[in-house]
Amino acid sequence: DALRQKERTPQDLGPRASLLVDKHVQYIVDFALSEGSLEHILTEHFKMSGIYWSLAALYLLGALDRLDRDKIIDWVLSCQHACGGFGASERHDPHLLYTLSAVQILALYDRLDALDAGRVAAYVAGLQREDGAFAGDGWGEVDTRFSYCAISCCSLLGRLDAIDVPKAVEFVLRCGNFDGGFGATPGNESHSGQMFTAVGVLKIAGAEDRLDADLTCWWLSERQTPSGGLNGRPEKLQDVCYSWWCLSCLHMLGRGHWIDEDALSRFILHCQDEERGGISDRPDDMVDVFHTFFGVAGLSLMGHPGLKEIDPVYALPVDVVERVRRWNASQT
Ligand code: GRG
Ligand code: ZN
Repeated sequence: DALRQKERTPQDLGPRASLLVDKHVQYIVDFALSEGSLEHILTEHFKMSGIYWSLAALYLLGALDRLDRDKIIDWVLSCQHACGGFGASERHDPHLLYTLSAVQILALYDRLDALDAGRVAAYVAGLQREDGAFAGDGWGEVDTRFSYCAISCCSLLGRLDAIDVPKAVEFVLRCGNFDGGFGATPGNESHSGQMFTAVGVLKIAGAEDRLDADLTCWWLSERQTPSGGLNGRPEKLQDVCYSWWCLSCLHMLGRGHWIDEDALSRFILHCQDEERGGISDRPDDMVDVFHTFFGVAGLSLMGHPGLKEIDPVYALPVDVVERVRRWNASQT
C-alpha cells in the first residue's frame, strides 16, 4: 500500500519544474554554518562525507566559493591519523569511507599537494586482504563499498600501484549475481548502491569488459518506477539518491538512454523544498545534504542546464577529475 500510495506518474508532479539553484546553495551554506545545531550533532559521525557532498554540490551549482576554503582544508588535515587514514571528524578512528571523502575534498579545492600520497596509499593498501577485498578499517568489515573507496582514492592520488588491482577486480566480480546486479559481498542480494561501487571499480581498473553490460544495464533500467524515480532493488520505493547510484552506472556503461531521463528529472525536481531549498528522498519528505547532492548530481549527469558536469566514475566534477589527471601526470 505504501508503495502504491507513493507511486505517482510524472504528469501528477505539479509545478516544481525548475531547479532552484540559489535556494539549494543557501540551504547547503546554512547547514554548513549551523555548527552546534541538532542536525550537525546527529551527522558528526559522517561529517567528512557530509562536507564532501556539500562541496561537490556547491561546485556543480557554481558556488564553491561560498564556504571558507582554508578553514575546511585545515579541518580535513586535522582529521588525519599517523597511519595515513582519515576519521569522519576530529578524534574519530580512521576509515576508508572518510579517507576517500578527505581526498575528494582536497581534490575539489585543488590541494592534493597538501597530502603525502604515499602515506595515504600505504594506509589503503594495508586494508586489502588475500582475496582482493578491502576491509573498511581495522575491525575487518568487508564490502564492495570499501573496494571502491580504495581504488578511487589510490587512482586520485596517482598511486594505483600500491594496491593489487587485478585481485580487487576478481573480488568484485565474485559479488556479481545471476540477475546482472552486484551485492556487498559474494552471495549477497543485488542493490543499486553496490552497483555503483562494483561498476566504478571495474571502470577504474579498465576491466568493464568483464561485465555482461546488457544484463547489468537491464537490471539497472528495471529500477525506474512509474513515478519516474529509481529504486534500490525490486519492489522497493523510489528514492532520489538512486538517481545517482543507478544512473551513474548506466552512464559509465554508455546506456543512459535505457531509462526515461525526462521522467527522472521531473521526479528529482519534484523532491525540491521550494521554501527552504534542498532536495529530499521522495516528494514532500525532509531534505538533507546527502539527497541534495545526489539529486543535483543526477541532474548534472542528465545535462541539466546551469549545472557543471559530473564524472560518473569519481562522483566529482569533470573539471576536477581532469585537473587531478594533469597534476598526477606532472608528478611522474
Ligand atoms: C564517492 C559517491 C561516493 C561514494 C563512495 C560509500 C560509497 C562509496 C558507496 C555507497 C554505496 C551504497 C551502498 C549506497 C546505498 C545507500 C542506501 C540508500 C542504502 C539504503 O539501503 P536500504 O536497504 O534501502 O535501507 P532500500 O532503498 O533498498 O529500501
Ligand atoms: Zn536515499
